[in-house]
Amino acid sequence: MDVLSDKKKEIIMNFRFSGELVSSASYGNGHINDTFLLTYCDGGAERKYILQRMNKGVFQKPEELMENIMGVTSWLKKKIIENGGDPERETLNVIPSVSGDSYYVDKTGEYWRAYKFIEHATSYDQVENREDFYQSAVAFGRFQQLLAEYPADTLHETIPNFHNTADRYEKFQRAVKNDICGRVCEVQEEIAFVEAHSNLAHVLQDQLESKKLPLRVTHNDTKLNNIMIDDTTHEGLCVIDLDTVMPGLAVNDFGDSIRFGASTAAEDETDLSKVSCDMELFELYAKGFIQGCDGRLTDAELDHLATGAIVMTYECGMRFLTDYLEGDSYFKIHRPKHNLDRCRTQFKLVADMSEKMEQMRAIVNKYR
Ligand code: ADP
Ligand code: GN1
Ligand code: MG
Repeated sequence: MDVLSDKKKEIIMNFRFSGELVSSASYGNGHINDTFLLTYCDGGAERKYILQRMNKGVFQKPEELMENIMGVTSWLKKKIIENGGDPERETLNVIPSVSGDSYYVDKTGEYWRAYKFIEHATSYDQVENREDFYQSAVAFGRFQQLLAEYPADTLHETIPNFHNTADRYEKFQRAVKNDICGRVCEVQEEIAFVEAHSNLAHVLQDQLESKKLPLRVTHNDTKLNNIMIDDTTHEGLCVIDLDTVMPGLAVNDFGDSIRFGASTAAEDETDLSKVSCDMELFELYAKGFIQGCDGRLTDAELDHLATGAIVMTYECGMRFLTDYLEGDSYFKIHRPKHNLDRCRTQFKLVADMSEKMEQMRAIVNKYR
């Protein structure tokens, strides 16, 4: 069912869009929210907007999430203006509801929000041009820098324990024990993989707890398709998907980008022989991220960038497997066993990365 066509009138009437609606369509490849592209005609000019139904199952307090987004985007806007940039394109711009709120709750209790559509820029699901990947790294690094002084204590934790890998591991073990869908018997190999690598569940959490790694304001979902690359300049124009901006680890932001963008195949590739971690892409990203962070990464953080890559990949594979065991209720799936396919690519990457750890560390050392 097209959720938008059903409620379209009510929802669009409640946002301050300009002009007449010309078309609406599902948009993007995110795993969490329902995203639509709306095209309007305003006195002859075309205007585009992104409309999203926020995932209430994943984000249980959408009001708090939007408070974070308003705070972070206003902060970024100021910084962008100070730096002579374009605040209309370099950060998300929330379109207010008719009553002036940052979101609208429809009659059935669903939460909606809208953004200006960022024109002449693309979010990629896989690296098409290696230089773009480098540019995305600079932009994600710079994003962290721009938020370095943001008052972290005003940010709500939109998903508690989001990148607490030790907690994810416990949740995984519970899912195996409960086996609510009777799928445990078919994923013995994947379960054994998680267990064999369980040291990865603790390594960064231990560093955080012993304060060897600093807590910073981080993005926490630094997939390549969460950045808009300018079609003309090919620079990393705008970091999007700000739902998980929270205190976190810089090495996890680095690692999640490697997990997704430095893979030689798509996240859901079924031919595992195509999946590996590309060391050239790793190097481009390491160089760009370290530059973007502009000298602020500590020695301990630089020492753990490669660890961030393997831990984020392990964690994500475990999350896909947990969701598969629990009946695919978290990540959107587009075919049966989609989460299991995703889990398998992640574990293939973990196995590959574990053989390349020394190489990855040596690459990081070239740029520190
Ligand atoms: P999800 O949490 O489901 O991943 P995102 O906020 O990342 O949702 O949005 C999904 C996709 O929609 C993005 O990958 C991007 O392609 C597109 N998108 C989101 N916001 C904008 C925007 N302001 N301008 C252009 N495209 C956008
Ligand atoms: C989700 O929202 P999206 O598609 O950008 C997920 C990330 C995972 C990613 C795996 C809020 O990201 O944590 O790493 O899928 N986001 C949330 O592709 O859980
Ligand atoms: Mg996204």
